Amino acid sequence: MRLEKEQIEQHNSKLAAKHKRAFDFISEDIPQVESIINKLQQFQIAIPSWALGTGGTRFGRFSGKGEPGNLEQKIEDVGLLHALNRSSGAISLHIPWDIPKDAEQTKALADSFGLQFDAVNSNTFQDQAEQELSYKYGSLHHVDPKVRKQAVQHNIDVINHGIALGSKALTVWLADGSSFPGQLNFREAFQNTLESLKEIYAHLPEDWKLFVEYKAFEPYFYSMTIGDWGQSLLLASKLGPKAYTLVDLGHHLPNANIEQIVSLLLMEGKLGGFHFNDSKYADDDLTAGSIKPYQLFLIFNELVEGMDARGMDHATGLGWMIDASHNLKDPLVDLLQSVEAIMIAYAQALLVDRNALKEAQRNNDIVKAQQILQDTFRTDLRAVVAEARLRDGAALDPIGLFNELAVRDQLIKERGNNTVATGL
Ligand code: LRH
Ligand code: MN
Ligand code: MN
Repeated sequence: MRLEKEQIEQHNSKLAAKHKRAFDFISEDIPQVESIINKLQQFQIAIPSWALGTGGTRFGRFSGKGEPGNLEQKIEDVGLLHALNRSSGAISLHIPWDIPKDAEQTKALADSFGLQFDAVNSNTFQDQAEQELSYKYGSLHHVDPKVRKQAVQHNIDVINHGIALGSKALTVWLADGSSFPGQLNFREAFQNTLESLKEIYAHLPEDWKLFVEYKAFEPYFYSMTIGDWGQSLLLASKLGPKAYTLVDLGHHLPNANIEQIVSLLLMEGKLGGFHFNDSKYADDDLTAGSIKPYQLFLIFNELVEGMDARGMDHATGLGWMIDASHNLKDPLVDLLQSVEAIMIAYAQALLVDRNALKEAQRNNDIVKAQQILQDTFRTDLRAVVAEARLRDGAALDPIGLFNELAVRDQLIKERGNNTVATGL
């Protein structure tokens, strides 16, 4: 299914007057509104290929309908999202969940929707049908060099798939860890991981990045070999200039100060990118901004401050990706909500009065500093984000149009009721 330009225009014309009122009202107080809109238009967030179906939990899966049954249909789904919001112009593939059969054709299909391929992800946390050795006790950190070799080779294969598609980064997330004290020699596990990553790093093309993702716990509950940003940064620093830390918002211990982590990684030039999602407890993979929107804003506040300090381009300087899973909501609607929340947080961060904040910090004026951030966070910029969409030919109300056009019903007609998408 593809959306027609006229369908979007018709939808927008119905909402035009209401939108104009809201936009005029808010933009009167924002002298830099044009520059904010411009930045929003450039900002694209990659959609994970593994989050287009209804994942479920280990306690059950309540199957969605009309889900994509192959990579082509997943690309089509992301194409729909991008047509609706013009901010989802990339897809991040998880391999082997999503292996392109013919890279040229896959690229051409993505291109026809205006989509690019963001980081490719390797998977050494599950055993694959044709593989010889098991990852039950880990992959890149494994005590057996043969298992490490197999896992390294898988990552090299993933890089090669990525090259064929025009990706520019590999994300490595390892489930490697231990569940009981004594199970692992931490030092050896770390060193094995480093040596394995070095081999993978050696296969990266010149203009590629390696993102090292960390996670505090799960699937193992005593230690994770890359359990926090310290371990990730240590690895990335030892590997070299193409290696960076990837921050998945759900991968921290409760109440971790993620915005501070982000600020310091950026300062060191070692922040590679994001997996956006939200959580109340741990790696809940909920809609971005649905539980802790203030935290999302504070993270973007550090991002804008830090990227500007380093003269980085906001849109291309880091990898912006969603990593979510959907159990209750329609995955496409949930992803639209995530993108909107990210755009709002970014827009608000662009609105922060940096000079006033600096001044307040210099004067130890805590009340003022807090007020500057809170006032900005409480400013409703939804109409500004909608204006950026409007100018890009996207829908003023993406979820509204998704419902008006009964997109899911259409997809069910095309794909059927009994569909299972690969992924989370
Ligand atoms: C691990 C993770 C990682 C995986 C994805 C499926 O929790 O965040 O990014 O690749 O989920
Ligand atoms: Mn992740
Ligand atoms: Mn995760």
